[in-house]
Amino acid sequence: KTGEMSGCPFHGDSQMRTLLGRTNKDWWPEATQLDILTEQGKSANPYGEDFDYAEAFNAIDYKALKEDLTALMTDSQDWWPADYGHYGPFFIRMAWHAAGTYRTGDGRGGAGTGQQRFAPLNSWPDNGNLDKARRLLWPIKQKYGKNISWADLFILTGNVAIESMGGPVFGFGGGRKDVFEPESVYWGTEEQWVNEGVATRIQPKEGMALENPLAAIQMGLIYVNPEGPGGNPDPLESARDMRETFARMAMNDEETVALTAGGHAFGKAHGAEPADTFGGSPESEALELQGFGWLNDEDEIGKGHITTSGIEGSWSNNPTSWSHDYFRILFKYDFELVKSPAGAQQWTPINPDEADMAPDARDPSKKVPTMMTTADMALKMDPEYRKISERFLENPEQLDDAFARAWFKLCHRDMGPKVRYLGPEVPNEELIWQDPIPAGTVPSGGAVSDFKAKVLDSGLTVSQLVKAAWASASTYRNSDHRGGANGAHIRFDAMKNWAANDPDELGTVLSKLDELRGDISMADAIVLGGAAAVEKAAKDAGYDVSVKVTTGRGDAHEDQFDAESFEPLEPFADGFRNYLKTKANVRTEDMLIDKAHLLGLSIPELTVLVGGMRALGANSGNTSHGVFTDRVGQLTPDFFTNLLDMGTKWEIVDGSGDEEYVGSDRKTGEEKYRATRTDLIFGSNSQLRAQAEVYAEAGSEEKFVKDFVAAWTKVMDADRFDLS
Ligand code: HEB
Repeated sequence: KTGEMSGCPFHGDSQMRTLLGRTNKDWWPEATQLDILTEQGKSANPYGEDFDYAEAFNAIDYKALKEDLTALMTDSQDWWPADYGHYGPFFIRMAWHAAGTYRTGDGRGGAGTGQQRFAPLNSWPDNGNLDKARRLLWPIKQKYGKNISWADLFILTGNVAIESMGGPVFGFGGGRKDVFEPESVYWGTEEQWVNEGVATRIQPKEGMALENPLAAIQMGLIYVNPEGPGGNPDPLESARDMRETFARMAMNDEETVALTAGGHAFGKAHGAEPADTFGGSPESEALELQGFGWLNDEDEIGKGHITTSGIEGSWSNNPTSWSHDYFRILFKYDFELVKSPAGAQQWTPINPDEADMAPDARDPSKKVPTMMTTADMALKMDPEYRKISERFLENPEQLDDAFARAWFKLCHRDMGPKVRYLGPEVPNEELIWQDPIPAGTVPSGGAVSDFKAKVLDSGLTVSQLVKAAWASASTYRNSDHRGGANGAHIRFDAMKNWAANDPDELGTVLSKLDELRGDISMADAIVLGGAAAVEKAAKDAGYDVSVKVTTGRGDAHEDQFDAESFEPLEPFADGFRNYLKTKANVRTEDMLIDKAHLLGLSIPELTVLVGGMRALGANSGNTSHGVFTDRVGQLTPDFFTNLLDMGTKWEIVDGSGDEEYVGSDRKTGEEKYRATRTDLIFGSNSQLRAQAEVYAEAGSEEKFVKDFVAAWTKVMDADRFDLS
């Protein structure tokens, strides 16, 4: 049961699987699990902590690499021969499926870390046979080694493939650093794959909408089922699914049409044999297959009889060069529904001219019919898509431009600001989805200390200043590197007015900071205000600390801010501020863990931040939940000492939907504190309790202050990619 209330994240079977949905262990219980070796903070990254990928990438002979990739395109291997003697289309699909897992909802997925190498993605039905594409690339990966990550190589290879077939490209930015373990991403709760007959996630007739943050309509798909929703070959319903799922990738109708039509100018679908003639997915296959899955019969492979999706045929009459024949054929003919040799539903042109037929993938002297999937038919049948398709048909140069730009966005959407891009092919043009921020200036030390003194003197409270800085910086997402304090986006109404931010109070703080800041950017002023407040709070608790602020942040202009694209950054829950917008199916404390993960925090950092924020009175709505102290505004570990005090007995507040708790004196019964799930998890969960104990131990006050300042600074600087 998934997807009932769109908008709320992570609806699903919350009791069992919380944020993860099904894990690799659930899918492949037999597979060797390595997790025990990454316990206790041991890294799986063989390059080590000090490896600087940017430096390695910049040292590469980029031209030689691209030449090698170009040569690879037509270097057909007997173990997996190239259709039409050209691997280009196959590599485009590899790159698109690497990038296409991205979703705006939580910024997770995407090409950024080379996840296609690992389960579950390496074994998703929709990624069928892409194990072969990656293996074809291995000699080049091997040759260039640490200087090119797999993650960059997937995308660059897609680009070179398009170029080598005469297609338009807009640019390439490197900088995707590989990881060496599967990332825990919530892909859904279904226990079956798309091809095992489960219901689709979008069923509007039953009032269901696609569950957030998921972007595919079934488990194991990148976006939609090519045969139509749940295998039903209805182009209009397919259009509905496409519109919804592509929007989750931040693609509008025009981008969706351009990407699909442009992509399907190339290559073919594979359904030459019934689906039961090939083996299991890579993760499930026998040891001797060495990571290969979906094995087709070797004799049949030689003949070009390959099965991947089950659909058979190419879209265009010249599948290895860029052309506008996709739309020409789509509109020239009527299409009828037929079945592929593997039994898949697909559409074929009625009475095609010989010139509009395609070459056979292995024998260019043979002509075979072209096809369209139900999803392709949507581009003609859906009235909105059709308008765009007809415009592209009549103005092919518009398709060229739209495809090149949408492809670039698809492949770079999860990379964050442009300063993270590397290499000689980064386009100069500033693109709104990159959340551009003008370069900032570094104010003098005098101006900074002056400003901080004025702020503390202005009547603004520690709590207000801390809340404003947190509201700004905590928008950062380590998943797609968006958000953060740089740019001061928080001052734009669309973000300022998020309920979590207490808009009126935040508005007052921001105006005051603006009034006092002089030449200091607003983005820096917000962070400096927070630093001044934390220093004061520490001092009032008896500790002289200085909170390091690296100034130089810039302020985005209003026209550099796409309000709609920032919507997914609004917190549904922010446990650091004890904020919960709407109760999700996932437990509120688990939303805190999710937020900490998006901020890139460790367990100790998460712990010390929550405890410190409570002491500083930084709750949204200025509630008293978790504020277990009578000296609010001082940076003390009181949250932990009082939480762990056996003198307090906790009970659930009836009617609070399990969200509120009351703590009373165990002897007198007198009420002492109120708390949320997010507070009490630090006493209830054994691992978090172990952390809480450290900060509640006698003599830990100073450690607490230092650790808080370090974690705080980490959050403030999380988006400072402009610093080398
Ligand atoms: Fe695609 C292929 C579906 C989108 C590009 N596709 C393909 C296939 C299918 C599809 C079924 C076949 C596979 C096999 O092999 O069998 N798509 C689809 C859908 C969609 C899409 C449903 C949504 C609507 N594509 C797309 C995009 C792109 C693409 C966006 C890019 C841009 N594809 C592609 C290519 C290919 C494909 C290039 C071919 C491959 C080869 O040849 O190998």
